Amino acid sequence: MKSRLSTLFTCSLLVMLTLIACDKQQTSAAPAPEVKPAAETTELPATQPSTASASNLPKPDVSGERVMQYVKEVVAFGPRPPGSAAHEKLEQFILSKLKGVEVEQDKFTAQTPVGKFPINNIIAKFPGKKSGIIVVAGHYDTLYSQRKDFVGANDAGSSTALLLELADQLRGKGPLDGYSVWLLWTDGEEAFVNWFANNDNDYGSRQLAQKWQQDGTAKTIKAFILVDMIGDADLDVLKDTNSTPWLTELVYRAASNLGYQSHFQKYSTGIEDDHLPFAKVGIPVVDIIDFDYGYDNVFWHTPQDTVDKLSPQSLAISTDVVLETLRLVNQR
Ligand code: 1BN
Ligand code: ZN
Repeated sequence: MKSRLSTLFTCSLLVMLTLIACDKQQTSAAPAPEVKPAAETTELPATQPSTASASNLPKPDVSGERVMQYVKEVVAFGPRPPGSAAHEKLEQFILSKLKGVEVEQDKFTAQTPVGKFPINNIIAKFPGKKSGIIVVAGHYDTLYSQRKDFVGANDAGSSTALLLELADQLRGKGPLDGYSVWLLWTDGEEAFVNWFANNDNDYGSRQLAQKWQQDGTAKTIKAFILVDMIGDADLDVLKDTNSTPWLTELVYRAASNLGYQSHFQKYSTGIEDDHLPFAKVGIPVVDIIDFDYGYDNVFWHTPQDTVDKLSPQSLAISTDVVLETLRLVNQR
């Protein structure tokens, strides 16, 4: 009897401790500000990872070291705000990596709160056999700052580098079996004075979304996948409520297929970024962004945004998830 009672007591204690532990885990996993439960989306069944695919899309097993090397080369130009010599050098660097690829440059002059600036969206086009386009985008300009020591390794060296790696992966394969893939280096994403006032943001993407709406391109775009700040060594991608739910689910399924789901947050929050102008013209969009860069995002837009805060693993995970998402959009 005595031992029965003590077994019962031990079991109850164990159940209580487990419940406390679960509760703790959930509490610490939730980001503090403006967090609400994920938008209701249907659970997606698991799919076979991409090794089962016979398509000529690149396999999601890129070298993070190679992407990191690109980040270092980009950062070596120094601060890269629109209108700067370093920005021009980076444009030439990107173009030099796109030899033999169809490239469009969407150049215009933006009126900003601090005057006129040249803006140049760069688009590399990889044709596919299926009619329709998937755009993978990321900005390459850095914060308009007078500081000479702001080099923007994560923001936006990481997105610039990820796209350069994708160009290497897609080049020279002949037409892709699925949709065409367009790589888009957006310009003028950063504010000149204040992101939240006077439309002082997303200069390049606002102009291009308008253009694509007017010339009919917008209707042919099946998915617009944006990457931003995806090199953080402590990779923690947020679930954005401004993104299109089915495409967000596809990104999460891609991460899960590759075993990277722990880097993709369960809880969602709204983010304003280069994807919004494209969403406004009816294109399905998703923003893959880690907006928790250092404790409480302390490295964001500071001189501490340097390559030592990034990791080849995070760059590889982000690039692979994009490649797997391309495959899933093609299967849809
Ligand atoms: C992301 C990186 N953004 C700018 N650099 C967009 C953004 C602006 C995200 C303000 C949140 C707040
Ligand atoms: Zn920024």
